[in-house]
Amino acid sequence: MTDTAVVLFDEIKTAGGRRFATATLNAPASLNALSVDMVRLLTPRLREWAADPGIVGVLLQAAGEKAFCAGGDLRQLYQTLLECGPARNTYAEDFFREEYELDHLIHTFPKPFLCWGHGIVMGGGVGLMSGCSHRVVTAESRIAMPEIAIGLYPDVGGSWFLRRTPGRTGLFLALTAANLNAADAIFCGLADVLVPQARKGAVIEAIAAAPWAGEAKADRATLSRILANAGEGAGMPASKVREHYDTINALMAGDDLLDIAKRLRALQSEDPWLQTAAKTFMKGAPSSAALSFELWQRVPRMSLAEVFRLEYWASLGFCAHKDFAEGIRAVLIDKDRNPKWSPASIEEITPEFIEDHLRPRGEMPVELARLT
Ligand code: QUE
Repeated sequence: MTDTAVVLFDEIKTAGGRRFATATLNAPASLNALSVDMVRLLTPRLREWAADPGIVGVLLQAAGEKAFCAGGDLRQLYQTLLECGPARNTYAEDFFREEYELDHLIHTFPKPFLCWGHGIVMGGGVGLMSGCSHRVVTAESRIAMPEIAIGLYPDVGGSWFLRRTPGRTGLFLALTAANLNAADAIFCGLADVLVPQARKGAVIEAIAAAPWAGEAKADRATLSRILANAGEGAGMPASKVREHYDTINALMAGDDLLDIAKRLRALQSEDPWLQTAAKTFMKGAPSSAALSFELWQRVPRMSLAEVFRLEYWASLGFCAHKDFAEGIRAVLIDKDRNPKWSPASIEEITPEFIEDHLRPRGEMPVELARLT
């Protein structure tokens, strides 16, 4: 194993002779953006670890101090969007299928699964973190589902986990790309515990010293105790989501996206965090807002596996329409931050346009069809 590999694998030898596995995202120059290569290393290794009785749990972490994972690797995808246009895009099919398979595997992993979510955690990074059984955030964690800025919608299970946040905060996060700190993430149920980054070494030492039973329920409790100890006395920052909880719910109320849009456009607030949220919504892709809202309304009657299958069609739908490529261009390629959305306003969106984003485009891949 060389240190140029995009995921590094290792093991922590524990006192009782069992092992705690570690996987390290290793592309710090791209903020550990999740690539197909990373997914193809992670998924088979996680399956081996799930089946290996000597492995008691997994730590997923990332190289560098800046980011756990800033999202999906969109530069690779962008070239294929230009080449394919509305035609079939096999790169995108593979990318989304394999990413959602990995996310689902983490959600259903049979052993304690610790995510060290230090620094930037956005989009695909939240997809990796959200399904972990133990989610650590640090004082430097900055978490968001920012897809409305690039003409996508919060995928990677976002339709599912944003639906499970308090009140209508998840809809607010999808429509505004609002930035969350550790306290916000814990309030929203997207993280479990704040541990100072400086105590990471102590956590790993505690994992090495702990009496792992090789039994998931007991071992989950052991890991929870380790993290609670490590987090003890750490100062919790103020939570903007908590402070503005009633305002957020009032803004997001009702069953009509046009009403929500009117309230966000009319928002008067002294708080720069709320101002930025409203402004990001207004500059964001109308197609993204419409699909986020449609999924918000559909997901309560769906399982996680069903959500990943619907997101698969939705993401391929975005690949076949114009806004996704235009958003990547404006934010990551040309960086003019001036995307031309089509349609240009929420008022112009039709039910047929929404339906065309959600319809099947070919056969559901067996890997997603068999998820339960
Ligand atoms: C909104 C997004 C993303 C973003 C920026 C946004 C996103 C994403 C990336 C990203 C970051 C670093 C990389 C990379 C992509 O940026 O989803 O390839 O190296 O993945 O404003 O949704």
